Amino acid sequence: GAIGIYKWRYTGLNRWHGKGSTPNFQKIIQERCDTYTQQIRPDSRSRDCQGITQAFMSAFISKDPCKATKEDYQPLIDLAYPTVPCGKAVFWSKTKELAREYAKGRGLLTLEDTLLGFLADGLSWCGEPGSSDLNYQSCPDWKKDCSTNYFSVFWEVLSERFAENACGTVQVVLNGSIENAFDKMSIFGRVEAHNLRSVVMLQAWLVHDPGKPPRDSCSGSSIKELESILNGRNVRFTCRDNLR
Ligand code: C8R
Repeated sequence: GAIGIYKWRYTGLNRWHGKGSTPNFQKIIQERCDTYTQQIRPDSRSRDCQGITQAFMSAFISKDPCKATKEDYQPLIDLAYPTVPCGKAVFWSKTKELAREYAKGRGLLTLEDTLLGFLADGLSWCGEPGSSDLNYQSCPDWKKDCSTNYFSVFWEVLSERFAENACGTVQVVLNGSIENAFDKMSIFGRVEAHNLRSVVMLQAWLVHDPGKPPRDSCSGSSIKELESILNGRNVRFTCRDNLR
């Protein structure tokens, strides 16, 4: 009856509102790690992919999927710190594909070019207390369930480390076809912009979707907000509309 369904809904594997774990998650992580260390960056061949996969799984398996902490991911991050050479980092917000293209064409690097960014890109994952398996039915949604889920906390910690380590002149590709090109609630706005320790200059590129009217620009208030965060950190700032 109704009570039975209610109980099942709130205790079962289906109770969260986000996408479930990606099928074959562990296998994909292992395979991507091998590909990355052997083919994409052969200079990283000495990395222990078995250890890295183990550390990734141990971070969240058998744990309450709403109680992720940065510390859970520390052992994993210690095995594969996300660093790129000075002057090479590209950040983005709501422009992932375009930013990747932009970076690739110029010999620059996004977080997906580092090992952990590469491993996790496009995947979802969460565990279940009392089980050694992933939950393939559903995972917590940031808004509807909890912000401290393993997926979100992973990207936050990794992005924080990536920003902390960026140095010299770096770039950010932002979306000028949305209301706030700089969104202070995004990972770029909330985490990365506040953790640019050794960055001397940030160059922002505001991309406008050719099919849509521009909704924000370098002179808009959201960009002014970014500028003031950077001023407070002594990071020089430039902004240009339309990268296309
Ligand atoms: N970064 C954050 N999130 C990332 C990511 C990444 O590199 N790679 C993926 N796949 N994701 P958004 P944002 C996933 O709102 O919040 C770093 C995560 O699920 O367009 O400002 C990167 O260095 C995450 O919730 O951008 C970049 O500079 C969304 O995609 C910012 O942080 C992020 O979607 C981008 O984060």
